[in-house]
Amino acid sequence: MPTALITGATAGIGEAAARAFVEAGWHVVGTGRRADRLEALASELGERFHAARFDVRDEAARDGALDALPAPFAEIDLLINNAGLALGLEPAQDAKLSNWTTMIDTNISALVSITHKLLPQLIARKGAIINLSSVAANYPYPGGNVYGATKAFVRQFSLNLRSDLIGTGVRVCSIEPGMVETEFSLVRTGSQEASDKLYAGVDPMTAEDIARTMLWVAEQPPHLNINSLELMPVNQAWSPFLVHRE
Ligand code: NDP
Ligand code: 8X3
Repeated sequence: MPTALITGATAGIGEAAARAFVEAGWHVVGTGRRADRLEALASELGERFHAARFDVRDEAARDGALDALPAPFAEIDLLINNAGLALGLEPAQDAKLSNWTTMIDTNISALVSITHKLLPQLIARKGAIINLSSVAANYPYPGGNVYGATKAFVRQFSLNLRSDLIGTGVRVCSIEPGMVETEFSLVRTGSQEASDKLYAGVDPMTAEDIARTMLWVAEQPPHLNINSLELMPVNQAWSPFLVHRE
C-alpha cells in the first residue's frame, strides 16, 4: 500500500485528509506541533497511521523526524504540503513584520525544504506532490498581502516543479481552495467570534470536501496530472475592483 506524508494533520484539511487516506487503504504519516492531537489521531486511525511531531520551521527537528520514519512509513509515495497559516488581516502598512516572516517561514521556506528533502525518493518511486495553495494566490484582496503572496509562490512552485520533473513520472498538483471552515480563521484573527461570523450563512466548504478532492487527485491513473484545481463554495465569488475617488 502507498504511503502519504501529510503535513499539518492536527487540524482542518490535513486531519480530514489523514482520515480519508487511511480509510482508502493508504499508510499515512501525519505531522504537526500539537502532540495531544497527533496522539488522538494515532489511536483513532490505528496501525496505518504514524505520527511525526515537529515544527515545520525547525530544520533539525524536521529532518530528524523524516530520517527516522519506521517501516512501512519510511518510503513516501505522496507528499501533501498542507501545513500553513495566515496571520492578520491588516493592510500592509499596519501589519506586524513578525506575522509576515512567520507566514513566509511556514508557507514557503518549510514547504520547499520538505519538498527538496523528499524529492529523491518521490522520483525513485514515481510518486506525487499535492501542494495547498489558495484562491488567495489568484485574486488579491485587502489584507491578503503576504498570505496571498505565499500562496502564489506555492502555486508557481508547483507548476515549475512539473517542468523540471517531466520524464520522472512524478505528478504535482496545486490545490487552490476558497473558504473552508477549519481553524484557519481562528488562527488568522485570534477570535472564535470573528471566525464564526466569517462563515455564518455561507455554507462554506468543509475539510472533508478538500480531503476527498486530494484523494481523487492522488488516485488518478499514473499518466494523468491535475496541474491545478481551484474550488469555492457556491456562495463565494468575485467582487468588482476597488475604486478610490478623490
Ligand atoms: P488549520 O489551522 O485548521 O490547520 C493548519 C495545520 O497546519 C495544523 O495542523 C497545524 O498544526 C499546521 N501547522 C501550522 N503551522 C505549523 C508549523 N509551524 N509546524 C507544523 N505544523 C504547522 O487550517 P486549514 O486546515 O484550513 O489549512 C491547511 C492549509 O490549507 C493551509 O496551508 C492553508 O493556508 C490552506 N488553505 C486553507 C483554506 C481555508 O479557508 N481554510 C483555503 C485555502 C487554503 P499545529 O498547529 O499542530 O502545528
Ligand atoms: C484561505 C482562503 O480567501 O481566506 O486561503 O484567503 S482566503
